[in-house]
Amino acid sequence: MTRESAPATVDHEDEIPTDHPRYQDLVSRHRIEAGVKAGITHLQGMHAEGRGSAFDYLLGEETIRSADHAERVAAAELLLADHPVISVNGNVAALVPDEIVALAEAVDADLEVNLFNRTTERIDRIIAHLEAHGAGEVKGREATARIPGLEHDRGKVAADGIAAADVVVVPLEDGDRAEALRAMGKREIVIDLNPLSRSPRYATVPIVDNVMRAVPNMIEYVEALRDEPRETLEALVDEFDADATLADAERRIRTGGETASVDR
Ligand code: PTJ
Repeated sequence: MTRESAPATVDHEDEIPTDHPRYQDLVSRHRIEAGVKAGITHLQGMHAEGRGSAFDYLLGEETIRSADHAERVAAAELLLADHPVISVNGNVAALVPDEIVALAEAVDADLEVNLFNRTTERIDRIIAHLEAHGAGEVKGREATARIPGLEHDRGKVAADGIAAADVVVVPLEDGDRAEALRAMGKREIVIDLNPLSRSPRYATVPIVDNVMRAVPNMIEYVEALRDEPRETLEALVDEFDADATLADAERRIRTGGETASVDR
């Protein structure tokens, strides 16, 4: 029988009934709450989570076809990259630690912690958390380079990490760094549930999907595309239409209707 409510207090996500109609949302909320308690996620991460959750609700809490295609293209981008880097913040570390480590491993990408609300303590905790989930070296502790034109702390990056990357995965963040990275000539894969946010609008490949669905799906596409010839991957990347992808997600959110404009 479907339970109408989750237990009032959840110490561990295993206690959330899997048949609860809002199961995935409750798991996300719990992970963010646990992340805040562990000093990994910033308190503002709860605000970000709430916003994302509202957009996800309007998307039907599913990976729409245009997002699925964008995830496939993102996999191709990562397989083609010379030096891919995955940027990790407090929400990503709390929501998908295993998956983000697995994606980095699958495409031989660097992991780099880059925070909006930067403190050494939180960086250290996130690095330790990722290591506990199987990560090798995680960059970001030393800010050895700056993103030009970004005075904010978010401009602090590793010279041999984000600064040297050709492709950067930027999940779940605000727009000014996405804009500055694009100005540096980086190719950006942005995962963000809000298609109107500036970050996906500056992305080479915007993915309007929940990071909890997007990252595992990207890993599956990496494995599916791994042995494809380079020309096939390049064609996927070249034919991708970022504007149509964003428009498709916005239409779905505004109308709730079937989206079919980018349905490969
Ligand atoms: O850990 P820090 O200090 O780097 O801070 C991280 C946050 C997320 C607090 C910071 O980057 C921030 O304030 O971000 P914003 O401006 O709130 O933007 C977060 C974006 O992520 C919003 O557009 C949300 O809709 C979106 N979002 C939230 N949860 C998810 C998401 N997108 C994909 N998957 C989610 N689960």
